[in-house]
Amino acid sequence: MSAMNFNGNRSLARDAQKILERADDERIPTVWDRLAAQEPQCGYCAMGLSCRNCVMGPCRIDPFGEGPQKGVCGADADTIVARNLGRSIAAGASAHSDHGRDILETFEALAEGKTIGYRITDVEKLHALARERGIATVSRPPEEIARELARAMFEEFGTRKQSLDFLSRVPEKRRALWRKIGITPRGIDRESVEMMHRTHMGVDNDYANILLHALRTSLSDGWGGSMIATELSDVMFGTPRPVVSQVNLGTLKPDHVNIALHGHNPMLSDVIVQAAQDPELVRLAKEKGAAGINLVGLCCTGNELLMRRGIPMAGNHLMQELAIMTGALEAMVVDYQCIMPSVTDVAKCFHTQVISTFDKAKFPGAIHIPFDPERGIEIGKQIVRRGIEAFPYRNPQRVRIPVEPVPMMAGFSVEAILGALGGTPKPLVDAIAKGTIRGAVGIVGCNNPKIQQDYGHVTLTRRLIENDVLVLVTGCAAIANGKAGQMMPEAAEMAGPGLRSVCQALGIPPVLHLGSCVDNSRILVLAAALAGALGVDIDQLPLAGAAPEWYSEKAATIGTYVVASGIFTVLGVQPPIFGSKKVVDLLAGGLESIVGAKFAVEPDPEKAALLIRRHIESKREALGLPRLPLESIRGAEAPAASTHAAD
Ligand code: BF8
Ligand code: SF4
Repeated sequence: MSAMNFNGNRSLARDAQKILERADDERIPTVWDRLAAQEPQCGYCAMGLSCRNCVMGPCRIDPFGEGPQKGVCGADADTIVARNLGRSIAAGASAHSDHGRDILETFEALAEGKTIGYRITDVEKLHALARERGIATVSRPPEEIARELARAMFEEFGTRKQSLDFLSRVPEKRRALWRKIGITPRGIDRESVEMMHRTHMGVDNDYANILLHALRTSLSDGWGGSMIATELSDVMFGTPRPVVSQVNLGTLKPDHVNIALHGHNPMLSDVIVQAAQDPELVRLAKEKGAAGINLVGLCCTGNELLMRRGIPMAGNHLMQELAIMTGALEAMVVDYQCIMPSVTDVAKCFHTQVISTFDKAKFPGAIHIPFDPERGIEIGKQIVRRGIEAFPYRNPQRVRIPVEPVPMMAGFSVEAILGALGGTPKPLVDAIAKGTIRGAVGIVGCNNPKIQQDYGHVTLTRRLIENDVLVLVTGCAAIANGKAGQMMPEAAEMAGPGLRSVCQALGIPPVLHLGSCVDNSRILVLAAALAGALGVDIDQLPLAGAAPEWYSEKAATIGTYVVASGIFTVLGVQPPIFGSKKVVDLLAGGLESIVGAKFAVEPDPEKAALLIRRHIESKREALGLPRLPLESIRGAEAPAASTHAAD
């Protein structure tokens, strides 16, 4: 396997290692086995050189120059690679933005008084969002404001406009740059639809023109669909504030009915949390012999519940099959995105019920209980009841909960971060200016079985905090760091002296949990706030992004909007673009002179940390801030052994 640092272990985390022993003993296939069965994976596809955009094809370009260099239509490697990447970015943007639209529809239904189990929790944020759009707030009931806000936000998706409303948050210099190069996002759906149009046979054949539109498409997600999802989730379910909970498979309780909430959208899972407190259901669980009902999260639905409700987190992307294999899970409730179709296969080996909840995401082998915001709480109760009724079918001999849970702090919304700083970004700006904190890095994205699970996230994070770089995490990267014990205030001990002193003064961890993957929009907002405080553009700041273990099209989109917003980004898994030198040169080189930032690909997190630290110091120098000599940032760091804190 071409994997990074496996050392015989598919995961860095103890809980996964233990359950994988069971999988091997009982011959229950997992994602790792299926990856092995797929190898060698198709080299044309891995390089982005295959095209099936029409039925004159499928076509492929020979990377060695011996076979065909053109598809049947005449498209060359550059066009094909750029088109494929563009379509992936449109798919990722569509996933996040459709999630945003679903939240918006529920928000509108709430404003119209049609829902049960939802309320406007953060009225202050509702007012702030309304004011941003010039919607009057004085002496108006929240529902009336919400209706008008919902209408304004629906306009963002498809109607004819020149730019998205949230662009008012972008520094003027960056907005001017986007205007100049023609990538101002106009409508959330529009940019993705236009990408599908451009990549149809015989439309846009200029690789650079396609890639510029890919930037625009990604911006329609970051500053559009994802930002709507984040902000409205805050209004409805509460803006996150720091909270301590627990993480890993040890959050499952041997004597409780365990229900895992998996996917991305908090709309249903939030009412399930309410339903699980229903005295009648708690009584039913006890009648069935359980001590109570225990909810745990997985993936980004888990992040949403962790940061707002303190619900413990069972694990990240590669833990979904393994959670079922504890034998202690009565139900896995799924909404959408990142849910492996294999979960229903694994569930067949145990008593676990997989319950799908969105009509747009059905799973053969699952029970389908469709979500309806107008009956939210009632459906939540129905689902919890299903889980309780499965409890008597659990085989106690088969239960294996392999570890104790680890504490983890979550809930650092931008509001919470600014709150901790006393209401303004100035203390953070000052700490960066002085060099106490060298800079900040967003580490985001998935697990991918091509990399030892969590190794990329945990190692890169550790190296950065050791060197006084503040780390902001979301998605599965956050969960990896939680499992490794890097997300409690005590973890400040692991940080360099400058970052440690700041964290200890504020009582915060050196690695801040900003939420789920749509909440990468919070990182954009924070970056814009820092740029505003310094009066510069985002690309001038000592910031970077990284997706060490990314797998999904959504992650490709996130990386792209982060770069288009002016932040250097390092990918740990090679994207399928290496079939075109021109595409690689543009994304990892030329883009810097266009948007002030570019991509790098570096699978080794030790080396990625060096790349990022050098980048941060060079940005510091350009701003006239004290910097470390670049020569001092060599590959001299200790080997990875010290980072393996997961067990
Ligand atoms: O949206 S980090 S594996 S769960 S895609 Fe998926 Fe990746 Fe996890 Fe969250 Ni994001
Ligand atoms: Fe082949 Fe061109 Fe059709 Fe792609 S669009 S499948 S390269 S003919």
